[in-house]
Formats: sequence, C-alpha cells, structure tokens
Amino acid sequence: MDRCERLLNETGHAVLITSDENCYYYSGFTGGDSFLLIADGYRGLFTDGRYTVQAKEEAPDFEVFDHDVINNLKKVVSDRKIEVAGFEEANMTVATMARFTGIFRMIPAGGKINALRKIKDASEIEKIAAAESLSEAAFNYFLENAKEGMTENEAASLIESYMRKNGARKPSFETIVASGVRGAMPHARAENIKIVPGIPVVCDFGCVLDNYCSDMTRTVFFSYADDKCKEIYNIVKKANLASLSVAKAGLTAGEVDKAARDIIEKAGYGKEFCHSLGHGVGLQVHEMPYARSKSDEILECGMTLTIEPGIYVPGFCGVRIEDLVIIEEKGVRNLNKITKDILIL
Ligand SMILES: [Mn+2]
Repeated sequence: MDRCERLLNETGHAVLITSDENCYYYSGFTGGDSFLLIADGYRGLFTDGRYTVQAKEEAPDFEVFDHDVINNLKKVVSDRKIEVAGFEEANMTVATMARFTGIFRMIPAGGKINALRKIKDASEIEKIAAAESLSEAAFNYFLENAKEGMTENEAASLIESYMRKNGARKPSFETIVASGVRGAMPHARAENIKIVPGIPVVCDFGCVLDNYCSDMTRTVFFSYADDKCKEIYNIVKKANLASLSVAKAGLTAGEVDKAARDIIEKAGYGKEFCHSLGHGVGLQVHEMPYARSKSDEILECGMTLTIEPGIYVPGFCGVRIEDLVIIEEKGVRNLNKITKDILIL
C-alpha cells in the first residue's frame, strides 16, 4: 500500500495537503506554494506555472493543475462528490482557509497526516544518516580550522559553508554557536561576537541534504576549560549516555527522557535542564515523536530521535550534547560518531 492509500485508511475521508514537507512526502513534488488533494481513487496536485514541468516529472501519479487552481479543485470535488476533507490545521493561514471555504467540510487531520512520517523506511534512514554524517564532517572541519579570537559567526560560517559545498541545500535551522554566558540560552543563534575562552561553546547545527534534515550538538572549549564547567560538561555527557543506553523500541519517550533527567537532577541541576530530551528528525528538523518528560508515546523501530540533554546556568554557562539515533528492536543506531570527550581548541 502506498503512502496515500495508508493515509486514506487512517482518515477514512479525502485529505487536503498544504505543507511543503507533506506535499513531498505524499507526492514526490519538491516545489512550494502548492497543495494536494488525495481522495479514494484520486490524486491531484495544484500548483502554478513556475512548477508545471517539475510537478509532472516528480509526481507522475498525480493529475497536475497549474492555473486557476481553486476552480479546478471545485470541479474535481463536485465531479467526485467529495464532501469532507482533512486538512493540516497547523499549516493553514486564515487567508488560505478562506480560499477553501465552501468547497468541502474541513476537518483537522494534521496529527494523522504527520504521524505516517514518524516511522522511516530504509531509504529515508539512509538519507538522514547521510545528512548527519555531512554535519559531522563539517564539525571536524570547524575543529581543524578554529582559531582563538574568532567570532561565533565565523565559526558558524565554517560549518555552514562546508555543508553547502558538500551537497547540502541549506542549514536545517539557524546555526547555534553560543559562547560564554550566551551558552546558557539554549537557542541563542550565532552572533558577531568573539568566542569567550574557558567557558563552553554550544554548537548546534544541521543541514538539509536530499530533502532530509540532520541535527547535532557538540560543546567545546577555546584555550582552556574552567573546572566548574568541566564538571557540568561531564554530568551532561553522563546523561546523554544514560538515555542512549536505555532507548529502544517498546519504551516510552518519557522513560528515555527520564534516564537523562534523573542524572542531571541527582547532580543538582534539575531546574537547569529546561527543555525536553529530544525530538524526531526527518523532512523537518523537529517532528514527531517528541521525547518530553511525561510523554507516554511508545517508541517504535524506524523512528528517529535526538538525545540532547543540557544544563544551562544563567549568567554563567551552558552545555548540551546531542546525538541523533534510529530506534531499533534492542537499542539504537547512533548516527553520530564524533567524540564526546572534552575538546579544548
Ligand atoms: Mn535538536
């Protein structure tokens, strides 16, 4: 059964797909500003003249409309007597919603539309692994070329340009290189400021390669490592290893979060681990499943998950170590190989 048929089985009615990622997942079309109508025995791709050639090439199973798309959609819907369509409620502006109003009854179905993407097939896993290994190569390139006194932006640009030169379409999110007290802000983007020596530098980045994302974090030191910071680093490392060693199919995402959180709490930094353990990675850098502390979602073979505990001490420093894994029957396949020993550049 193909992806569209599986989706129709889940929803029991037609589906309107509006996000770029899901348009690609269900049709193979890599363009933007387009939508799909998937119904029993029907596949339609509604785009515009910029994408005509590409749409026909990439989505051969779909009837392609490249103009007057709302009227064409109305005709398809009335010819096929489609009364109800599930839609992506998290990917629908009020303006777009207005264009579809009155065509069919619209039912939120984003959960079901996204859920199929949770379990990756072998070809998706290889693409994600390739993206992650490109990110690791970029990080090695940064390690070789890092210089005392460089700025966060210079560090980010070494990583990003390496990924781009070696096939990535773009970073999968804004590269984080956060040094000094800025390391205590989990998502501080790289700025045009000099990297502070002695205090951890959180480097969190990824790329989009062959449509699939990567995501990894390593924390390094410039010049020397402050003793207190080293202690914090080793707690985070232990927490990361603890979650890695328990994660496997059949466990809940919450249990995997707990393995890392217990270690950080016992060390007295419970409040300073201010985010969840991790998330799935695929066509989007953040996608289901989410490993939150109370999550009872059961992990299954073929899911991706980041294992990224952190400790953030406001006004002092931050440390995060993030690996990306594939959930397997008896454990995980870790897509990251780079050392977690303390690195002083
Ligand atoms: Mn992440």
